[in-house]
Amino acid sequence: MIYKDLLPMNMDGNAPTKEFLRRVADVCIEYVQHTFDRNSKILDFHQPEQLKDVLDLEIPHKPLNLDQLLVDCKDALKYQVKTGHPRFMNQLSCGLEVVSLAGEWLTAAANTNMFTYEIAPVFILMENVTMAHMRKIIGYKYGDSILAPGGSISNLYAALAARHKMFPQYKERGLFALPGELCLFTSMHSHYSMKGAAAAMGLGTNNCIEVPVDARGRMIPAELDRLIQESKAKGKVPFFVCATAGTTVFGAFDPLNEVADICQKHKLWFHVDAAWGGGVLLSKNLRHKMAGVERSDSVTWNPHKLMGVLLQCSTIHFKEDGLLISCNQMCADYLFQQDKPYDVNYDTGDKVIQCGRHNDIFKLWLLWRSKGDEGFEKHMDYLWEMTEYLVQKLKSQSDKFEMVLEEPECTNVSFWYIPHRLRTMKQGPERHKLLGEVQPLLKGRMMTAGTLMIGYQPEDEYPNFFRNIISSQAVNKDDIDFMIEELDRLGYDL
Ligand code: HLD
Repeated sequence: MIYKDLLPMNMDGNAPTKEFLRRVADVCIEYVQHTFDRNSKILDFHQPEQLKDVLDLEIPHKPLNLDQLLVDCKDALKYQVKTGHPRFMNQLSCGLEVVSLAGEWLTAAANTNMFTYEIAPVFILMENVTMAHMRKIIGYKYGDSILAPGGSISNLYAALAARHKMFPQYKERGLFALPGELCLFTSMHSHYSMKGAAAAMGLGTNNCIEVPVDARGRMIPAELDRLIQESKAKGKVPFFVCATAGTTVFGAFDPLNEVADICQKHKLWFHVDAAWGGGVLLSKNLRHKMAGVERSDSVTWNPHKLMGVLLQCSTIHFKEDGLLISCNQMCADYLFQQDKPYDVNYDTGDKVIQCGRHNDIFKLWLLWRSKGDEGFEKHMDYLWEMTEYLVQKLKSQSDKFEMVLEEPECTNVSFWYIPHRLRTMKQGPERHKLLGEVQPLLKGRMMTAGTLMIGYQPEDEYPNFFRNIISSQAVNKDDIDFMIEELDRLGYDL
């Protein structure tokens, strides 16, 4: 059997089509089961050259038969890193929510583009309702939102809208509409996408001004105020401030109310990058971390992180309605005709600088339906409970682990593993330097063993340390106990 035996080339192909799709689904289901099986490895690591040798990746001239394609499907997953494995703590997006996966499968079957109501009526309405729900949770009364491909693009949309609001002529006249060099402000620990936005928007990375942070990685409001005044004195034109709710490494939450006061004072756009931390808004116990978010002009919030929605799912919300469309609309006649037989406000495609938009709403909507607001609140509280358990465990073994931050604010937990030979060495720069060398070696051993994955990086004056992320409902206390023992098993003699 080959592709021609399937629908639509074979209109009698119902049976083989069903059989083929079922067998692919079986491969996927088996993968899902392995993902949650703690006896199975997270990965079977190969160097790129080795992996090229074991995989058949060539594009053939002649059709391959369907049995071979099923083997290809199996092979594709055989060497894939199981990002939903309970011991995969490597990224801000961990886990595999089964309902969301079902949503992604349905999305693929529907295979539509999210630019017009004409071809995605149900999904556009879902996006409408779900985004309004998120804006309400943020604390916006009205406003507008859109799903974008990732937090970086969401942040870019915020900055574009802010510039448009301040200089509406920019759209037609470009740089000539500006009275001087625009600059934006974001903390030193914020996501690198703000710098990317400054570069992409023609501001230049020098005009992405980084505000110092305190010992916990939170923006220092007085420094923000000082830098704004300093840039004005230099003749620059500040227009945008980004506060981060959940920094990538430390998980710090900038003080939103204080930043809001400064934005109000200087009449600047106030954006909150809550790509990572936004999930705290779903919990009564945690949302105080983002107190003041309702005062913002825009919020980035990625459901594919703390909320566990499948990759990718990123949202950007605006307090003011109408800005997105006014900023980005190009009125392509062949797509966004104004005389369509329905309310063309539902044609969302012209609100963005992309043309096509992937359907990222269904897997979010379905997951939210399955849990309800109540389920998501429990989901967040559980992640924090597991994090607290990990922090206590690490602190109780202070001979083997040294915390980088004593009291993490989010589910990022940063620490150094201390191998045996360094346990008795006295504190100081030499010991820190050696610790910084040990962590990548331990990461290499983790990947070879395939039993655990945790990310590492340096930050500020701190040499390489592990950043453990708990962002999956699959993680339980036994996994945390295992992690601690496994780090010691793999790293003891380093
Ligand atoms: O920018 C980042 C985005 C993601 C993610 O979408 O999961 C950084 C990270 O993850 C990360 O894990 O540091």
